[in-house]
Amino acid sequence: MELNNRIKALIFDLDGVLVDTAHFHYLAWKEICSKYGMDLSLNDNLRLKGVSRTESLNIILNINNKSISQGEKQQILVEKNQCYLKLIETLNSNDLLPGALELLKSGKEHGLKIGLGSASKNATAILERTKIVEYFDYVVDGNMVKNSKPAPEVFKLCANKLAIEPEYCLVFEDSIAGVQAAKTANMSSVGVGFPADIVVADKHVDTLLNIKI
Ligand code: B16
Ligand code: MG
Repeated sequence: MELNNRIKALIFDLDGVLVDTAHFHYLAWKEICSKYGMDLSLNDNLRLKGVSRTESLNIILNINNKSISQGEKQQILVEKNQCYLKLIETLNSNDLLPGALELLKSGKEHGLKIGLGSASKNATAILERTKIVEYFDYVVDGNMVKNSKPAPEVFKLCANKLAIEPEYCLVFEDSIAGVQAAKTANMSSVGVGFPADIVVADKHVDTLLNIKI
């Protein structure tokens, strides 16, 4: 894939685009589900991609027809994160997805601004652990926005901080919620590793390998 030469900024999603952590989110939720007598199929897990931890729990409760108190929700959210953090304890640069490092380097060499737009509250720690934090001109994570994807806030804030108009930003996303967020923010998008039957982004790639700037 070749980049349109109007593009001035690349904004990356984190989980499932740059780093292979999407699977660990799933495993952590599965553990929580089995503890609390709930189910989460691989198919339903697609709905959790890119959405915040709290919203993910709401979706799981909905799927399982369960309603619990705010206190119990908070408890589960803490437990899910503990479980996730345990699973990613040994995360390192080997967990970067194919082509991620090369594209970050190439973006920098070509003078493009590089931003992160992630729903994860653990994003900065993950960037540090995988040793890519230095490539980013600005990082927006789940601690900085009120409305998570599919709301456009995360990408709008990032573009604003990078001082690049949305129409010159290209978003790389692995989730439907994220692609919707990019569209609503008036940015073009590349869907990374989407199932073959889902066509939502402007362009699709299987991995970040072989993207020419
Ligand atoms: P945390 P992304 C998202 O990250 C994940 O795709 C999503 O599954 C997760 O629920 C969300 O981060 C919150 O993550 O629990 O670490 O705050 O894909 O937007 O980079
Ligand atoms: Mg993602």
